[in-house]
Formats: sequence, C-alpha cells, structure tokens
Amino acid sequence: MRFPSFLTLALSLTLCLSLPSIVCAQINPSCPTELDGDGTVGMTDLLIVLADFGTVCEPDPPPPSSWPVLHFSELHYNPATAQGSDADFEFLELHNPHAYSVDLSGWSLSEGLVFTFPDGASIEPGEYLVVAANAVTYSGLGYPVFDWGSGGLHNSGELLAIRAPDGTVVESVVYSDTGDWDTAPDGQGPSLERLFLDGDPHDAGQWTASISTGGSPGAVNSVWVD
Ligand SMILES: [Ca+2]
Ligand SMILES: [Ca+2]
Ligand SMILES: [Ca+2]
Repeated sequence: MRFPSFLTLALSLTLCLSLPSIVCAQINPSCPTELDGDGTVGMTDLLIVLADFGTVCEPDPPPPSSWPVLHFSELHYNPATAQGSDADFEFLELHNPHAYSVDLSGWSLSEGLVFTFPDGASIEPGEYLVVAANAVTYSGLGYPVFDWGSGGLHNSGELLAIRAPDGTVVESVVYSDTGDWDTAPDGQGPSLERLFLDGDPHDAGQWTASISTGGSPGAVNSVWVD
C-alpha cells in the first residue's frame, strides 16, 4: 500500500463527509463513498474502497469482472469459549453458486486474512468450502478444508476479500458486531451466516446468527433463504 495515496483517498472521503454533496462530486466524481449500508461515510467505507479499487479511486469504475463470483457464506469469527479457542475453531466458508466447478488455483483471500489457494484446488458446483484457523478441527467431515495459516478473524469485525488470480476482487465484506449486526456470533456460540446471495454482502441485513452452536461449516446455512 502506498501511504501517500491512502492519505489522499482518506482526505477525499473526509472532504466528502464534511462538504455538500455537489462539492464532494466535484472533488471526486465517481469515488464510491457510502458502501457499508450504515448511512454514513466512515472507515469501513474506506476499507471497502481500498479492497475493491486499490490505493487510488480511479475516475472510471473497473470493467465488469469476467471471473465467476464466489460468495462469503459464513463467518465464525469468535467461537464461544465453551466450544474452544478462536485459534482452533474460527473458520470462514465460501460458496460456489454456479452449475460448474471453479478452479481456485491462484485465487486468494486478502485484507483481514492473507491466504492463496494451492494449485489444483477447486470448488464444485453448489459446494461449500471451509478455510479455517486450524484445518485439523474441520478435516475429515466430508467437505474441502484449507488452513489459512497465521492470523485470525477479529472479534470486532474487519474487511475480507476474495480475489481472482489477476487480483480482481470478486466479493468483499466488512462484518461487524455493532450497529445493525447480530451480536450473538460474537462469542455466544452461533456463527454469522449469510441469509441471501443476492444483494450487498456489506449490508448487515444479509447476515444473521446461525441456529446451531458453531454454525454449519461446509454445509448449507441453517438460516439460508435463497
Ligand atoms: Ca476471533
Ligand atoms: Ca472466542
Ligand atoms: Ca454454512
């Protein structure tokens, strides 16, 4: 990340916050601002911009991605103490909604977690795939599991992104444990499950607590609506 560009973007967003919208538009005519659905422009919006557009906000939006979209379908960012440690039980789940297999060679997770899928990895049609803090915890249960290595999912929320091999962000999310976000997944037992595949994953209304403790790793969500 080039720090001066980050500062420039942060300044633009700050000006958009403090100036009338017409002035904001003149400063940065196509810079996305309110992105996480909370009605105000803040740090999470900035993080989304950085994930989706890099360190600068280009005047033209990026061309539509030719990569198949995969979805974040479940996040278990703060397992309950009764379940075990975050280092052993945290996971995130990806879903392939397509009728075809997606070759994950060179695909990666970025921002809050840094992980690149190994050559030959794939996600089958309609499949749920788990990437975990400790793959051993979720291995041998009938679904693909990968270990993200070091680091973990912040208990207060953070930005996560799925990137295609050329770096294109195919989906990102900034989850949270405040505001409109369900707080039960924050250490009380449930995971944070996606309700819908259509719509903005940054919207708290897209997510809710799983019915079961520990969620539904590698399987259809307990609260799935789609
Ligand atoms: Ca955690
Ligand atoms: Ca915990
Ligand atoms: Ca699930």
